[in-house]
Amino acid sequence: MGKLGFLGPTIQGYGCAGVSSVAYGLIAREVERVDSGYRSTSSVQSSLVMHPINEYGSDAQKEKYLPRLAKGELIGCFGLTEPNHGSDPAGMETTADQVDGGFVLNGAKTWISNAPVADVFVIWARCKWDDKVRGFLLEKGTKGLTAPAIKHKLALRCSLTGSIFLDSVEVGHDALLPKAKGLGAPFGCLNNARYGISWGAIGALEDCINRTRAYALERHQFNRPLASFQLVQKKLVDAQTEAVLGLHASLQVGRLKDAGKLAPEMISVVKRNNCGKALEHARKVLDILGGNACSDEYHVGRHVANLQVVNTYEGTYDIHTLILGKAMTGIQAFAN
Ligand code: TGC
Ligand code: FAD
Repeated sequence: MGKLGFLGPTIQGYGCAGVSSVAYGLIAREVERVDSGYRSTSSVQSSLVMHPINEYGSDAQKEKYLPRLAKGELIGCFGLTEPNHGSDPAGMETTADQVDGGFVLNGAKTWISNAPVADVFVIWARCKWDDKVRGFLLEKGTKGLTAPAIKHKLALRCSLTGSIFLDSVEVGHDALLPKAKGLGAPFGCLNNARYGISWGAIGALEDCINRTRAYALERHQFNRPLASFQLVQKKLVDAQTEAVLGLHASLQVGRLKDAGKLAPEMISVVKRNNCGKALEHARKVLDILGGNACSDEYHVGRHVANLQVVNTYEGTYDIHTLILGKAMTGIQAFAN
C-alpha cells in the first residue's frame, strides 16, 4: 500500500500522494472489496494516525513520522476506546499528568486496530492539569507501554486488533500533539475515517453482489439457473440499488469535502446509511449461496461478519442515529 501511495493519500508533501477526498474514497472502496480488515488497517494509518500528526502535530513530528508512515515503514494505531468507554469517549479514564521533562500516562485502551504491530501510538488522554483531552505520540518499546493482541476474533480476521496498557509511561514534551485540545481533536480524525468507511462498506457489498450474481447464473435448481427466479433477482436488485445510491451519496459528500463545504452530519448520514445497508444486503444475498454460504471459499459470509464490525466501529449505527437526531431536533438523546 505504501508503494502504491495509498497511505495518507490526501496529505500534501511528506512523500504522500496528495490526491482528493474522492480519490481517497475510491481507494477505500477497492481495498474493502477485498476485505474490510485491509481497509481497516489502511484507514487507521491514513485517517487516524497520519491525519492527526499532519493536522495537530509540530513540524518536527511531521518530519519524523509522516514520510515513514506514508511508505508503510512504520505502522500506527489510534487509541480512543477504553474498556469502560466506547460510545462515550468523553468519560475516558486514561490520564496524562505533567512531570519533570514531560508527561506520565496511565490507563488502558481496548479494541485498537493495528495496536499489536504498531510502531507509533496516537493516545488520547484526559490531562490532569486542566481536565482537557489531548493527543500524545508514543513509540513502541517505551517503558510501561504494552499492546497484546485480542485473539480469536470472529470478524476482521486479517486486521490485527489489541489492547493497550499504559503503566506510568513517561514521555518527553515532544510527544504532545500541540494543536490538539479537547474532544473535537479525536472527533476531527473520526470524520475522515468515517467518510472512508462509507465508501469501503459499499465496496464490500459490491463484492458480495458480484459473487452471488455469478453463483446464481451458474447454479441450477428445478432445471433452471437460480438467477431466473424472481425472488433471487429481487435480492440482487435491492442490493445493487442500495450500493449505487450509497456510492453516489458518498461521492457527493467527498466532492463537498474537497470544496470545503462539509458538515460532520453529512458524514454521519453516509457512515450510518452505507454501513447499515451494506450489512443488511450482504446478509440477504448470502442466502443465494444456500449451504455454501457456510463455506469461506465463497467469501460472502466473511464480508457479512466483517460488516457487522464496520457497522459498529467509528460510532455504532445507533450512535449516528442519535448524532443526526440531535442535529435535526436540537435535543441530545445520548444521556440524561
Ligand atoms: P460533544 O459534546 O457532542 O462534542 C465534544 C466536542 O467535540 C466536537 N465535535 C466534533 N468536532 C469535529 N467533528 C465532529 N464530528 C464532532 N463531534 C463533536 C464538539 O463541537 C465539541 O467541541 P467543543 O469545542 O465544544 O468541546 O461530545 P459528546 O461527548 O456528547 O459526544 C457524543 C458522541 C456520541 C457523538 C461521541 O462521543 C461519539 O461520536 N461517540 C462514538 C465514539 C466513536 O466513534 N469511537 C470511535 C473510536 S475509533 C474507531 O472505532 C476506529 S475503528 C477503525 C478501523 O479499524 O477502521
Ligand atoms: P458500547 O458503547 O458499550 O455500546 C454497546 C451497544 O449499546 C451498542 O449497540 C450501542 O449503539 C448502544 N448504545 C451505547 N450508548 C447508547 C445510547 N446513548 N443510546 C442508545 N444506544 C446506545 N476503537 C479505537 O479507539 N481505535 C480503534 O482502532 C478501534 N478499532 C476497532 C476494531 C474492532 C475490530 C472493533 C470491534 C472495535 C474497534 N474500536 C476501536 C472500538 C469501537 O469504536 C467501539 O467498539 C465502538 O465505538 C462501540 O463501543 P463499545 O464496543 O464500547 O460499545
